[in-house]
Amino acid sequence: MIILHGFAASNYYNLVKHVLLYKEVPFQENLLYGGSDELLAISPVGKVPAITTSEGLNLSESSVICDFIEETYPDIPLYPDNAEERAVVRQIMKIAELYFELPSRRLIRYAFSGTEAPETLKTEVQQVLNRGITALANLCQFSPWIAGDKFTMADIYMHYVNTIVTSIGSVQLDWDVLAEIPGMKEWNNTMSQSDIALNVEADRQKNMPEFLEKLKAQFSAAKQ
Ligand SMILES: N[C@@H](CCC(=O)N[C@@H](CS)C(=O)NCC(=O)O)C(=O)O
Repeated sequence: MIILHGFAASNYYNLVKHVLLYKEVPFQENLLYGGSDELLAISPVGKVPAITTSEGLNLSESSVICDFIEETYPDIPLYPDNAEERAVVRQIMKIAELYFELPSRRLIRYAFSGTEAPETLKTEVQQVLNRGITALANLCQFSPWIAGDKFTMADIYMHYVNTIVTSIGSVQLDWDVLAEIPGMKEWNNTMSQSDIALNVEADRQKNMPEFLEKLKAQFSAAKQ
């Protein structure tokens, strides 16, 4: 049985959880927050998500975990058989991470602490997001799924990346980023209505107050 370590307020954690639920892989959740010593023993950089496999191997990095789950539990596939189609799926995931998720994360501490980010930083983030918009507008098919007629890992990955891009865009940049990509908002709404996404979202909301308390403690410790 896989153990999934982390917390439900994390979009990275949730994308791995969605993959496990979609592929009907038995797993247990182990609540751990970033930076804890217990997590450092499992995850080399002390970040979530991490998993412990049924053989006892600890693994971190969400995209690496997604690939491991696919290879170990291939019965309900999330990557196409064809190498080129598979590469296109991974390309969408990589671009989502590098040009949507990571720049948005640079503003996350301002969003959570309710402060304004410096204009220079906002401009830098907007420039990277614009590259992501151009790339994703070119690559995403939405016919009906992101890489074409098959539901793939890229659908799950992009959906959870979008949660952060949407909230950072609206809180810090006054920018509806997803609206810049034709079809993205409609597809994202469809994604959020699946039973799995609704369950993951309910768990996220349940965990949010505790996560915010932890963050507050971190912010006040950093000030001292
Ligand atoms: N590249 C990592 C990023 C994971 C990540 O940033 N996780 C955040 C939570 S959403 C975390 O653990 N932050 C705690 C920290 O930075 O100490 C992945 O894909 O899994």
